[in-house]
Amino acid sequence: MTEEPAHRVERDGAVATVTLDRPDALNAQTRASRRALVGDLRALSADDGVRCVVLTGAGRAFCAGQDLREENALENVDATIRETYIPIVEAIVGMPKPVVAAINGAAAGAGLSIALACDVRYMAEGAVLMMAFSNIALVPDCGGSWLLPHIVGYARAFELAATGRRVAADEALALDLVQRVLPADELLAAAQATAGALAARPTLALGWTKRLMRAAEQGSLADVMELEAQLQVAAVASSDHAEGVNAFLEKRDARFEGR
Ligand code: T3D
Repeated sequence: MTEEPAHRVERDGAVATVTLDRPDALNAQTRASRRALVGDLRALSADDGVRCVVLTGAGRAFCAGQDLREENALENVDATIRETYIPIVEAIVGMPKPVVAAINGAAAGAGLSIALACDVRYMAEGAVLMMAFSNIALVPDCGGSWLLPHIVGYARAFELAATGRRVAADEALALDLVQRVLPADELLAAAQATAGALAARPTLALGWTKRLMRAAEQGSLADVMELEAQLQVAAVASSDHAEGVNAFLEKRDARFEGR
């Protein structure tokens, strides 16, 4: 049986938009859909022509997490998590370019974890965020138990995880879970405009900045300053650095090419 496509990837210049596309299941993910997603995220990561990625959902949800109707979903959960959930988060966090989440509707369970792994989050007015795991007596996965407290702090993260309640857009904004809330019909265009602006920035430097700030969430000041020194050597040698300095001295806008 041919597997129905579970997401699509569209390119507009240097911006790639990945749309989770199982709207009848609120874009809930199966093992097969996660594998395919990991493959495409890795391909986008390696594609120098792509300088920013937007992640969104088709229909009325962003992603409802694990497809609770998937047959045999409970078999080999350990392998499933290691082989399909963790690699999604690793692909997003490790992507050497920004990833912008356009949260068009409910982001629940692993769907919320995936959104939290992104670098920028915009949310539609009617969307909800939900640490749904405890509602079905599970623990957070897909990185949710690390990502959420790093964004909102332990006490708020625990409350959201323990209650599994719905967080509406105004609260999500107040908690810094998202950076902007927009009318639903403006969300994707706004996310893609931001992605376009980010794609025109010096991509190598942004990728290294992402790496540094992720390292800073775990490492000491001394460790991070050491990594800064290493990455600055590479940044100084980039064509974009030369272009940035020339543009400054010539009093014009820089034209960064991502190299
Ligand atoms: O098993 C493992 O591998 C372990 C790993 C787990 C990772 C996880 O992600 S666990 C968390 C799984 N996700 C959830 O528990 C979320 C369940 N869904 C909801 O809480 C709500 O549906 C939403 C908050 C996402 C949206 O609420 P609402 O009111 O807008 O929609 P609804 O009426 O609840 O759902 C609409 C339909 O989508 C409904 O089907 P129906 O009745 O129209 O035929 C519902 O069953 C279906 N649906 C929603 N979420 C899922 C789903 N079907 C399958 N899997 C889902 N996750």
